[in-house]
Amino acid sequence: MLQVRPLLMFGLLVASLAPGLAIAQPLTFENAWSPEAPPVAPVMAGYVRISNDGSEDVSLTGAHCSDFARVEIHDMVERDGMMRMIKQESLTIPAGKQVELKPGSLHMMLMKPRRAIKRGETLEITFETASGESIPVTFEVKPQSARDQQHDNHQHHHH
Ligand SMILES: [Cu+2]
Repeated sequence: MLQVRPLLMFGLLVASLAPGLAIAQPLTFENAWSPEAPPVAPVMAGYVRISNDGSEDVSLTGAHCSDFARVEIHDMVERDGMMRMIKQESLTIPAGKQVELKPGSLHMMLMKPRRAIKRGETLEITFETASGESIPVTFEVKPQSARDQQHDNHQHHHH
């Protein structure tokens, strides 16, 4: 019976570590930025590249930011010859794939800013997954012209 004890203790140790392992989520958020908007603008946009390095699809079901009344995920869809923004109830990042939120395409819509937001500042946007995890991501507020420098993948910062 004495020989059982070390095994039992090892079992307890593994059990206590397991919740930490379960929380690890496979998404990486890169190049998160938001174009600076005029002070009176009722909405701002957010762009980010999301990679899923895991073996299962991950769905983002929403997002929030303390600086805005509401944060939504939008897609651009052509209807009757016009580009319209359509709110997405969720956004799935397929296993092993990347999804890019970029100008003219999928984007974050940051609605009703609660304060004046200027270039050089950061916005903390928290994403929620379908499995109930919260992932905080820091978005950098940059001049509008930054979009021209986005299409190549260099992590190049202009000052
Ligand atoms: Cu939008």
